Amino acid sequence: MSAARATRTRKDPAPPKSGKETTTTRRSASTEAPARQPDTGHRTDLLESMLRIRHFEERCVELYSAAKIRGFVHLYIGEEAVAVGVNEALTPEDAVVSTYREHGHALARGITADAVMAEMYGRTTGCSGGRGGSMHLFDASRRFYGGNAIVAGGLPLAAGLALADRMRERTNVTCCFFGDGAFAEGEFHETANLAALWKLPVLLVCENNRYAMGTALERHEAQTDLAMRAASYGMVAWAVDGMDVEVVEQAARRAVEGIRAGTGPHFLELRTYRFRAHSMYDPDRYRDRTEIERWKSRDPISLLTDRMRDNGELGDKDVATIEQRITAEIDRAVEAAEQAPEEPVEHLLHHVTSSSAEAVS
Ligand SMILES: Cc1ncc(C[n+]2csc(CCOP(=O)(O)OP(=O)(O)O)c2C)c(N)n1
Ligand SMILES: [Mg+2]
Repeated sequence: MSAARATRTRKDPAPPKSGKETTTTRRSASTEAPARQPDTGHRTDLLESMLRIRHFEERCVELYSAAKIRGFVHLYIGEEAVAVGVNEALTPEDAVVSTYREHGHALARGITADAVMAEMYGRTTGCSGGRGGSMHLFDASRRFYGGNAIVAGGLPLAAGLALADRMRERTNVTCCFFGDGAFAEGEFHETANLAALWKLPVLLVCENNRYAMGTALERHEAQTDLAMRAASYGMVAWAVDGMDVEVVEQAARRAVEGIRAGTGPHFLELRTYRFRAHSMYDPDRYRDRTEIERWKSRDPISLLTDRMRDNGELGDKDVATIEQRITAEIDRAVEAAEQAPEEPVEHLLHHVTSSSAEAVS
């Protein structure tokens, strides 16, 4: 990386301009795969998946304001291309470890809007039985291992899952999402070191949205080229335009292919942006409005929609049809969550220890 590049990264938080990867560090050419030519059907699926996340969360905002959903809620709006693009590279046997900003990861993984919405409501029909809420979505049947409120806390779990898969001679990959804020935590560095040393099959996906709560990356990190820092551990790492779902998918496919080929962990720095505040409680006074507008001009949903329109792959009616379908799906999820029961108080000690459930019931 040149000094000029470092200076630009520090001073200019502008979104990537091209729809291409912004490669900073690629240590191995052997992971290169031929570019995939997505068809219209595939692009439509990507669009639908991103729209589902966007509409789901916009509904959550309304429900939160109506005090139907309570507690901490961290929205993913603006970052949808990351969850959707990366998920395309994974199989159902692969594992996913996420953060507290995980509604998008869960929905992209195929956990139903019903199960996620019921969890937001704290109902027994939720994917964590109503005990987790927004920050602790979980579904072991889909190998979706949280939802984790601790910054960088998922990273050692991901290394452990990957090690377990390898010891069982499974060829699965464990994908771990985390934010730029994780670089300030020892757990990131401990995990990166061991994963590289033991060549663990882990895909490390850093969602670099430039802020950790109200603190901009350049205010807490001396070196802001995160891909370069990850590469220093001896793993393949590069930066990617996180606003373009197709670019994300291609990068993730290439990384997963390298991991399955046995070349050890891969790191993707996905340059993205959250359009909303850190959480529902955050007044968001630390970001310049023009900065937010600049990133919104590369909204991942508009980016894909415009591309498909330009290619003649999508008409206004098509978008309306998809949106109607998603709205109906979310309406049903809200309705079901409203009707679903809360856990009875007699179950208070269930799942607390392995024997308490029998002892209490
Ligand atoms: C170990 C730990 N320290 C502090 C916090 C408080 N905290 C919650 S979110 C957050 C910011 C994390 O930012 P980042 O990793 O960039 O993720 P983003 O919220 O941007 O998706 C902090 C510091 C925490 N949850 N865990
Ligand atoms: Mg961040």
